[in-house]
Amino acid sequence: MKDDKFIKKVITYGSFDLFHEGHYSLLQRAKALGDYLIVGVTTEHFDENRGKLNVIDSLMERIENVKKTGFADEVIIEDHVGQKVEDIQKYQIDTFAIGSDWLGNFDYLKDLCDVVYLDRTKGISSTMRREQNYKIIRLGMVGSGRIAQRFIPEAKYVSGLNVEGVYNPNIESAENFAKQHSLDFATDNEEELYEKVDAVNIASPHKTHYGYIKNALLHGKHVLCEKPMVLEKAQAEELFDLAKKQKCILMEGIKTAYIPGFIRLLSLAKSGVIGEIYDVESCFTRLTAAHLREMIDIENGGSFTEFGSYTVLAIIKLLGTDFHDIRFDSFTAENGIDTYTKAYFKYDKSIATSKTGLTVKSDGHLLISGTKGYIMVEAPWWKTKSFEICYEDFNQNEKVFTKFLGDGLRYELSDFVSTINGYRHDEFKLSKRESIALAEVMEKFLANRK
Ligand code: C2G
Repeated sequence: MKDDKFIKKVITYGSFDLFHEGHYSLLQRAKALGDYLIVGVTTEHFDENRGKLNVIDSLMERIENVKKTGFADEVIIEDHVGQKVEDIQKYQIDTFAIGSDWLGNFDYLKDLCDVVYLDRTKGISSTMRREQNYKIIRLGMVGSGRIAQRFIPEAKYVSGLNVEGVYNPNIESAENFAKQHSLDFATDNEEELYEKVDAVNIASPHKTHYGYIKNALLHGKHVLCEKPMVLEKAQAEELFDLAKKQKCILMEGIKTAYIPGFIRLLSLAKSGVIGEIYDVESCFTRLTAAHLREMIDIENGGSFTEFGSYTVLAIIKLLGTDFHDIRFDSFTAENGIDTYTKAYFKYDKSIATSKTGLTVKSDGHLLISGTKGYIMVEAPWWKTKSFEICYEDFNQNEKVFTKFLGDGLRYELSDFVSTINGYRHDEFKLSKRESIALAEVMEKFLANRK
């Protein structure tokens, strides 16, 4: 046995949830970097804190699974931010190792020890998972544009999910995307995509959603589709019926619906703290350059199809789907797309307005007015980091702060995985009925715009 000062000590950390060959291979290679390997397993508290969602196995199970590999000479728990810095000094570590999905994230440790990023294991089959009843969901990206780019960093914070590859009819775009994110495959062939995944995340232009959703469902794949899912009520109804027939999950990806802060806001608003709600005003504007998709795509572009899913989501979640009529007023560009739209919703006992804009800037708030007071959610209300409950006597006002981590896509991904695995049916976050109503509103708007 080498004496102490020649022993090379390596440390690595992880949740090691739903233990699979990716974890096994990581530990094996980390151990090979030295003589003594310490593995830090994250606690539920730390995972909650860093926004790692959907962790299934208990801490004890996860520690057990690490021990069973035989690669760890010591197992510790990781339960707070900054612990890596403490541990490296306390245990006199020579090398910190972690998977390449964290490339760059731990360079700050280079002052203390060597930092090694080990290639992430691609294509985790669920062979090592047969004894468990939760599959690692193999996810395929449909589309490789701006939104798709934002999903990948968020996906690593969702346990039980692995992004396997990407599909784009433009194979070059797919290949660049797969290389950039070291995915297992890139393809321009939908059949190949469906052979390699259990579920797809559709992040392609709005008009293509219907076709991709239908094809994925017909191949028995679960679908998380970017908003607006479809632009016609009948299409939404048809697709949800097909999903049910195929025993597949179909979810509309409006991230706000799945964000803990927004869910807390809705619960408070509906609990009666501001009395009966009579008026909801929601606004989302983003000044957009004239050459971007939103401004030039005559079929898919315009402020309402781009941002209306958020503003109308808030209205529907608070006042329901039984609106009587909707009136739209828009300013349009030469090419006919709406650059600023105001929509008025009339309900039995309430009214609502939605404002969306690409060339006009307004205050991006969500304002919920009731008989006892109101709730003001400042921009970016669609990320719901905080809100204020206000009363006649402003001394009673209460500011509420809520947790929002990353750029919010992890929450819908986590719900997607847990719903597929059947242990969490949070349909209340965004129901079929609500998605169908959203499609109906889009249809009315587009009919009105013509
Ligand atoms: N890993 C891998 N290949 C996979 C999946 C995971 O190499 N297909 C690696 C990860 O890069 C990480 C380790 O296995 O180095 C554990 O992964 P997770 O359990 O997902 O842990 P993680 O959330 O990455 O936390 O402080 C915790 C660290 O930040 C790592």
